[in-house]
Amino acid sequence: MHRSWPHIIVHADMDAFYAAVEQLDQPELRGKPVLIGPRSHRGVVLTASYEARPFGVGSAMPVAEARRRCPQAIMVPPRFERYQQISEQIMNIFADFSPSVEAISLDEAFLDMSGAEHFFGPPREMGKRIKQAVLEATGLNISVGISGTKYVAKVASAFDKPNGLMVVPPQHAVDWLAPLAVSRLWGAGKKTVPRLHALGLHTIGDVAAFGERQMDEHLGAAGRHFYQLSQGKDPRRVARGRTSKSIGSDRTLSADVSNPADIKVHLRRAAERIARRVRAKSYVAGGIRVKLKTTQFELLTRQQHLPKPADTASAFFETACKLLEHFDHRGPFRLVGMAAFDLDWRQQPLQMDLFESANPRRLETTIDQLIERFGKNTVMRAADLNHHGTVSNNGVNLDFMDVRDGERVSQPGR
Ligand code: TTP
Ligand code: MG
Repeated sequence: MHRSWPHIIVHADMDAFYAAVEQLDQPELRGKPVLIGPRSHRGVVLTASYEARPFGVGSAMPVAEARRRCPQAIMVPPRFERYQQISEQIMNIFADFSPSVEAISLDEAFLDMSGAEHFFGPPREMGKRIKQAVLEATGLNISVGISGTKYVAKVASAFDKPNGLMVVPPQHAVDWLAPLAVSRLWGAGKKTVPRLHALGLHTIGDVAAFGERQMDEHLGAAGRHFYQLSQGKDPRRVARGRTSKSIGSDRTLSADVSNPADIKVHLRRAAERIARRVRAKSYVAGGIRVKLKTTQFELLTRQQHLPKPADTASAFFETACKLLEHFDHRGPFRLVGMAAFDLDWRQQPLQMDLFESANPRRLETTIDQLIERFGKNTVMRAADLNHHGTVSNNGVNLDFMDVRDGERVSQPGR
């Protein structure tokens, strides 16, 4: 599996997005040719429902032309806010499948799911699950293409539209691309396609057979680029959004704090909440950010990478405590927050942990299970007892954990 799929790249793209949303919200439009665009004859069609497409209409066609080709089509004006809302839902679903999601437009994204087989099964199963999750949440169909590169994944998602699922194993990519038209080459537009045709190159297989040197001679750098694509090669990585995902926990406090020991009580709780969520998603975090908000509402943040990626509260807390020393403000603070960033898949080798005795990870996952079965107040740490030393919930004292995992937790007020 790993040999044939060194990378698993998913491209997911909603079918006839704006039109499908209108058909969802207005059931009388279902099964009918629908054009999204201005009511006037000026302007262009934004998209066409699949019922309208056989008439040769689609995105960017002047409205007048589209009406001539498909007079029975129902013209619907766009509602961008609604599309935006559904887009956010879809992107959130993608984020449940991968920490590396690159949104390309409102209805389209790349997901890097390399190494995620042990969470979601083989690539076809991943695709099925993504489609199912989007359908359940929105009532809409999405087409999914999966291969080893962004380029092949994107061609694959378009290949099987609508409601498609096309999986192209990387070792079959060159053969799979070969019969496709050169217009499917990424970057081959209105100017380039005729030039390729003039060279007798009609399919991607023709480009592959022509060879890199010939492509270079006739088309320069662009030619080499097309040759690389014909080989299924594409060095582009899935770029996480600029605001890369993080998992955080911020609490505005009922009483302001300034004593580091008091702040640490809140950091410890935040670390546990965050670690539980990181583990629930089978992630590890590469770094930790601590936020403090002063009573003047000034927000201060410090962040740092962990010595190695982790998913335990103890690792998060340790780094958070170090960060705490780097704040030059003495408080008081009205909010203490923490976030885990640089999220990535937890890889299989963490199973090694099973052979280490009494490691924090095993203790914490045991707590996850207890909480799942018996509820949040089942277990708590001694450090989370309130200042008077009383247990505020009917919790079990977990002080032993700190002995077993060799970690010291600052006691409040000492
Ligand atoms: P696309 O994903 O390109 O098209 P689509 O989702 O309508 O259809 P397909 O099944 O082929 O993916 O674009 C997504 C939405 O973006 C589309 O519904 C409308 C909008 N759009 C425009 O406004 N102008 C355009 O030129 C294109 C291509 C799309
Ligand atoms: Mg689409």
